[in-house]
Amino acid sequence: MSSILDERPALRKKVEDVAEVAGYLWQKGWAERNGGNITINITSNVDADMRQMPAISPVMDIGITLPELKGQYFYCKGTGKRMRDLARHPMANGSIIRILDDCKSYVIIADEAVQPTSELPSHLLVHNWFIKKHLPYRASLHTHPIELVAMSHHKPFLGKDVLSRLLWSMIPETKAFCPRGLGIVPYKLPSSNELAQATLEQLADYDVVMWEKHGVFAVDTDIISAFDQVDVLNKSAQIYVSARNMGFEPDGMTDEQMKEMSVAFHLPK
Ligand code: 2HA
Ligand code: ZN
Repeated sequence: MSSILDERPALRKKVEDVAEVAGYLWQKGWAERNGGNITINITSNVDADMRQMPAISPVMDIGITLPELKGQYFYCKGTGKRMRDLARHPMANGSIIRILDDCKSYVIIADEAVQPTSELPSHLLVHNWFIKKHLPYRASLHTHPIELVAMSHHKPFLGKDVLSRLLWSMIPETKAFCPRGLGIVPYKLPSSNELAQATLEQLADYDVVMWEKHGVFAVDTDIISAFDQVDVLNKSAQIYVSARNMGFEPDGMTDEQMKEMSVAFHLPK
């Protein structure tokens, strides 16, 4: 079967990066059943032929108006689809959509009429904000990293920047590779507008946001980088858990060591 990715190596690479990350999410145990979502803005890879491609779905409402997304294109994981399947067959478990000129509806253009993720409105709200704020970010990822979610079940960890500081202090590189730390959103119903709005507010200060007792939402320029930020944070969480399992509270790096890192790597906080 022909694919929109045929003869479009740059677009193919972007979708293959999503498939690569989907495989990691499954292997790490962060993507049970259909858990997690990925959307990437692929508009920079859209050519004239793609703009002419007919819709293969009815016009569908987003539910909100997103003025910055007029004529933008996204690859989205399909609703109910599994990351482990997307890893092998990205175009059968996700699809490419075009946002219509009314900025509140979309159509699917390729390869198959796979309905996008149930979290599409919240993901698109975030993509709309990237463009409005002239941010270079084009990827968003939601996943269920085991140790980080476990830590979110402990109230004392949920104060502002408590977890950021703890996780940064487990390995020096964590702060270098996740310099804005981990934002916190108190528990809210999955897929709700309240969750989307609270996430957007946290993204003003953080690239990775914890959804209490649920998972994380991460953003970056591309999907590999978004994954890497979650991966380094969860690695630090694993080190913390390992130390606790060995029966002691880990010391963590000292404030002085943290400061030295921040200066050496020109980190913001
Ligand atoms: O779409 O993880 O929170 C699957 C989810 C929603
Ligand atoms: Zn989830």
